[in-house]
Amino acid sequence: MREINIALIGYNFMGKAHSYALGNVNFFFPNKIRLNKKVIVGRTLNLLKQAAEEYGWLEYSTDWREVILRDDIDVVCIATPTSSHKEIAIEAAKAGKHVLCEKPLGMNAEEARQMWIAVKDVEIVHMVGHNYRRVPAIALAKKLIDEGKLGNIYHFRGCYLQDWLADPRAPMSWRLDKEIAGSGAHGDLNAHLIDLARYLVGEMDQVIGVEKTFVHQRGEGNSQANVTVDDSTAFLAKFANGATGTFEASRMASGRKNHNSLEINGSKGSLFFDFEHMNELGFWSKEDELEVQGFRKIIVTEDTHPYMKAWWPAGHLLGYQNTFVNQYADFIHAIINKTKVEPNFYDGWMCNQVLDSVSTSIDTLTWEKIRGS
Ligand code: 4PW
Repeated sequence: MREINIALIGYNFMGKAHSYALGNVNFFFPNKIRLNKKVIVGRTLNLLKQAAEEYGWLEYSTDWREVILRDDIDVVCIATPTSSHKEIAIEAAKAGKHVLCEKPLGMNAEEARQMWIAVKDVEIVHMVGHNYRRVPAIALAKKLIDEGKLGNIYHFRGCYLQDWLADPRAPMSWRLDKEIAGSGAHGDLNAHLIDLARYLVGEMDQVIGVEKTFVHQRGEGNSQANVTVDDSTAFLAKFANGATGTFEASRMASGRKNHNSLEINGSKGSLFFDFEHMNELGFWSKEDELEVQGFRKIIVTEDTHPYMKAWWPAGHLLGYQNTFVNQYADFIHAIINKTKVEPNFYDGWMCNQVLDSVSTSIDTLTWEKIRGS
């Protein structure tokens, strides 16, 4: 049986999600390949050892460079803070390893461009971890749009809201440090919305934004530090196909936990999705008889729905962790069949371009054109 050996860099929240998915993907998507969770890599030895044990990794190491160069490693998964993505991904590509990198791909568009250049002519599969594309309801939305069920698209309305920073006493974290995260809610949450908007509606042409940092210092005593990123960023967009878009990301939206939601309105229909009800897709169709017109709630668990044949009988719901399983199913499928997968590093670069253009528009107070490839 062919074996694929994986190295995972990072063991925190995302490291746990990736470990879960790597351990379960072959159970639901069998492919006659043995996936080995070979080495997990991190910096803090005691926490790393614990993660290796709890998440079922065969080995652990504190040296990612050495691990990437090992002949027995085929795939490198990057689940570290954003500032280290570029270096690790480029080294992995040079060593000929397949790479799956968390989002946002780069700290900025220039970094992401360099990452795309590093992979584009190498025979590896590269992917960015925008796991929300792998929610079956989102994949169904894409199918309905592609089939023309919405007609011409007029509006994209994306809202990604969390509240873990709403309390001014919430502790400092790397996610609040521009040198490590690149930006705040913008790169963390708007990056997902931008990826979904590109996937479902198309490229954006121009953007203009507004951002706000409400709490400028976090932590107490010696651990007090300045917050150097946005707590919230909103922007307007004009899409190349004529649609308009509104985007809002905040980590200070009291009561909202992981409200990653979108609505798309077209000439023939509309779609609505909220991750907190991730097994459902709202669909309104002009083609329904007037008497019974209204938003219908599709429970996206039929085996005819994207990804669902691999899971449970209808009505048996999926959760957050399963989006990572679906993501790895697509990634591994591309490796085995030597095909491409999206979103790849090109898409990651385009996403970083939009993020950067919004930030520039906030400085210039004018609409910014998105630079093309
Ligand atoms: O990618 C996002 C993260 O950075 C996630 O989807 C949710 O928000 C969970 O953590 C943050």
